[in-house]
Amino acid sequence: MTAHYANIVILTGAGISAESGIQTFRAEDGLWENCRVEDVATPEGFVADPDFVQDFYNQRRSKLQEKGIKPNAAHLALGQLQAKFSGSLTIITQNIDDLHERGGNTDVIHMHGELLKVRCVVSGRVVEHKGDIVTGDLCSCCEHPAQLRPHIVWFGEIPLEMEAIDLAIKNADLFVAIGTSGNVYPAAGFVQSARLYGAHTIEVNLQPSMVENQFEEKRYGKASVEVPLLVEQILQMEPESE
Ligand code: BJW
Repeated sequence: MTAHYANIVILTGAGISAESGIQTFRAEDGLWENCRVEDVATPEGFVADPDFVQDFYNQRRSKLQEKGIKPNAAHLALGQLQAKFSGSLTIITQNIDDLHERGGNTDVIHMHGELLKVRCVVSGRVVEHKGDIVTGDLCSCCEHPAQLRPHIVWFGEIPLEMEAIDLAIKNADLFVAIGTSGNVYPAAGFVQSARLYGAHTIEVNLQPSMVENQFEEKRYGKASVEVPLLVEQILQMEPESE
């Protein structure tokens, strides 16, 4: 990394929130260890057993709001980057937690949805919601009250804000992926697009991801250590620091 950047895109995954106490998906002690992904993260799973799926997200919603769950040094560093960077910064997260916002970032793109929001299965209207939802909790947004579901993008559903994501990646001169295993598309394909459009690409992870060969630069270690270092280097390249 040697240049001054004007348009930075940062993609984050579960690894950035791991040190805040939020479980990742594919680790040995990850969320998918104790339940089948088909049962809790597909529309078919929700139709087959809505109570089970609501309970899975109710537990995670409640955990996210526990006192001990706080943004870690990686989230805080990205908050500082947004505050100090003179160019354009787009944070795209696959995470459904709100730790980027609590770390100081605004306008975060939550491509896989948000845990503290629910939506009407009929109208698609999204509202903030911090408590549990159960079968029978209806949205009153129109004449046909309908069931509320977690505002989450499950497998087979289209991720959110794809147009904004495509545009940001086209314009990026630096693309950084932090704490994502590269198993899930379209997010895992963003690095390839960013490179095609000419961005420098950096992977930050505990270990090489499934798409590590697509990255020009790799930094392996804890997000709480590597992200503050990276942010410091980016800010040192700013014209006023030169
Ligand atoms: C640390 C760390 C520390 C730990 N410091 N690092 C065949 C081929 C290609 C694609 C497909 C296919 N068949 C089906 C598809 C598409 C499908 C897909 O990708 N399937 C694959 C499994 C093959 N994708 C979809 O269905 C998506 N929709 C779609 O494609 O629509 C079509 C379309 C797209 C675009 C335009 C138009 C149409 C939807 C995907 C929805 C994903 N949903 C989930 C669950 C919901 C959210 C929730 O319940 O929380 O989202 S799945 C789950 O995986 C979750 C995550 O956001 C996502 C990614 O996981 P992530 O973040 O990478 O976590 P982990 O656990 O895998 O990795 C953590 C990493 O952190 C590890 O690498 C650790 O090393 C690291 N780490 N501690 C740094 N301290």
